Amino acid sequence: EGVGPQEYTLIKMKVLQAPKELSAIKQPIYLVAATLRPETMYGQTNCWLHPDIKYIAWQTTRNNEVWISTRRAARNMAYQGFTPEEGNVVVLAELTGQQLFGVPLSTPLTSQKIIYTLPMLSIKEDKGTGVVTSVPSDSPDDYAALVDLQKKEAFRQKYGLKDEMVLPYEPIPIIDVPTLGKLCAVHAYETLKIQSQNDKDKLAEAKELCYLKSFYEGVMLVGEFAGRKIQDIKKDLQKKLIDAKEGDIYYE
Ligand code: A2H
Repeated sequence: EGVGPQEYTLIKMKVLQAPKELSAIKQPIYLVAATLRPETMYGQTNCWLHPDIKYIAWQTTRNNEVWISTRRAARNMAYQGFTPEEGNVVVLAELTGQQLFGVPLSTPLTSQKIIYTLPMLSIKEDKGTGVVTSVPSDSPDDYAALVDLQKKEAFRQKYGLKDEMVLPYEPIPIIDVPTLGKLCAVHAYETLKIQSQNDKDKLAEAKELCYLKSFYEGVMLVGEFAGRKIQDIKKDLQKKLIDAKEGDIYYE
């Protein structure tokens, strides 16, 4: 979108129980989500994948871990020191988002011990890793997609999701944004009367509203930076995740 490269924080979401397609892999497996908002990781409630996008499991240089992302992202990462041989991705498995739905994960900072991979239809193949971590308190797209799954039993059934993977999860208040409140995405969704994750124009408007105001005026409510402004702690939070080997940095 802009001129220079975009910097993403990678969030490592550990696969707690691998689907059968990955059963031959003995190393630890992570879904790697690309985010612009590392400070919101306290509010993660699930992981999003696109049902029809193909993902690969590939060998990294990080503690012998296997990561899951789109092939495109893995190729880019092969030029950023993430693979044993520069430019070469060793693919251990290939599977669709659909084949990964309902996989239990553990992910940094959030109060939820286990979260699940669920479908989001607006995920783009050509951005980030194709894996998105869901923060429905602060991302209108995430909130809209979660409400869609919670409201529509047929939608859950279509993808073989159990109710307990979806229904218990609610937005978690993590950032206070003046005039938008402690759940800014919910506020924007309701104010703009958004109906579903397909409400593209309204969601773009909601995203604009939350994103800028949260960055410039938002204050952390939880964690070690509670009481501090987002713009002052964003980098520290990113560093904390990387130092703990729970995150990384990826450019594209
Ligand atoms: B963000 P940009 Cl709380 N397809 O992370 C669709 N969306 C994607 C994606 C893909 N392939 N890869 C990443 N994203 C999402 C958190 C968040 C994000 C919050 C609020 C706003 C927000 C939790 N989801 O993004 O086009 C990811 O969601 C608002 C823009 O590169 C990532 O950050 O600017 C963001 O979009 C990257 O979008």
